[in-house]
Amino acid sequence: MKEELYKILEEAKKEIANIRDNIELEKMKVKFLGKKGPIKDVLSKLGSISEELRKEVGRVANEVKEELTKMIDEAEAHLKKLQKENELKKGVSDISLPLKKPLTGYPHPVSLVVEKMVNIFKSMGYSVADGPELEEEYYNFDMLNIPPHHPARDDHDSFYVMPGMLLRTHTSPVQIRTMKCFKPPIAIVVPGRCYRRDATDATHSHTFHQMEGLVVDKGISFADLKGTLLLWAKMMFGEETQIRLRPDFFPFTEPSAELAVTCPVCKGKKCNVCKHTGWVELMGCGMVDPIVLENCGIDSEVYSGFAFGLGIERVAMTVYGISDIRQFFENDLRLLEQFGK
Ligand code: FA5
Repeated sequence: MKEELYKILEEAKKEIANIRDNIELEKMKVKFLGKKGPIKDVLSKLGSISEELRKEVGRVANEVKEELTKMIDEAEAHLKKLQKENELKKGVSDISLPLKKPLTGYPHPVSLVVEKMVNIFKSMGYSVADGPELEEEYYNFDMLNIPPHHPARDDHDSFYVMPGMLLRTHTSPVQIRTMKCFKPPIAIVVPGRCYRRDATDATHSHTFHQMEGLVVDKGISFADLKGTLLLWAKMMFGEETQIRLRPDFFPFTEPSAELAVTCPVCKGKKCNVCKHTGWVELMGCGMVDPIVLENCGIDSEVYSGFAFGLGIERVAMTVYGISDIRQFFENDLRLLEQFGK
């Protein structure tokens, strides 16, 4: 009986080597392991042999059954693999494979700051204005009360493309374009790219972003400027934020001020970001110089206004703890991925 069982195994091994598909494999499974199969047949005769032999034959029968089951399982897996390979060759998709995660973009920290600031000012009733990046000297300097040879032009080392035309050095020319086109009341913010021939270092780049603000109406005072920027600072950095205004100079505002906010990182307790002062200087601002209003055809006896302008990268560096402005322009996905929404 033992020999009979080993013969069955040998026969099955030969058959399995020629199996070509699942139907043949299923037939073979039934043939060897089914109720009417040769193993069952041998086992049915166990009652007619001695107890000692019965144990031995039973053990061999189990071994053969296990070996057969293993062979059939392996053949099944092999056939499945072949089938998949064939389907792939034919271009059939394997819908059981896990999906490859699609690459998605991330909002740039500069865009996030612009979006937040625009939303804050929109909630106060401001509109968003736009202007060309390739600008006329007339709008970038002359109309802003910065005549040729004025020392303020030295702060705006510029990229000229031809006489009278340059890449704008700030977003302030959009003040002029807006005031020349629209009558007061005016309340706008202008996010946009600017260019200066500054030597690149950790805080300066030849290309950067500013956001300009301009309000012109009857009876606008410095108190409106202060109240607006305090509200902005609280909405931008948190309710506890305070502002500090110190005298400054810009040819297009009079009086002019430099605005600082209590450090958004240490909340004024002094840290590396605020260079242990508790304050971060963020923008230039002031009352629109009457000369500028008049340049745009607005009666400065009737109307007054305030304006402000800040560097977006400066705000983003403070808020997100980025120490080098160059990181914004390197397109390093490791930085950008951190801003996934
Ligand atoms: C101006 O450009 C004024 N137009 C701002 C203004 C508007 C004042 C309206 C009053 C009324 P200033 O040159 O300081 O100001 O630039 C403003 C901000 O732009 C700076 O504080 C800085 O954050 C950013 N900035 C200027 N140059 C660069 C640069 N090369 N790289 C990165 N940021 C810069």
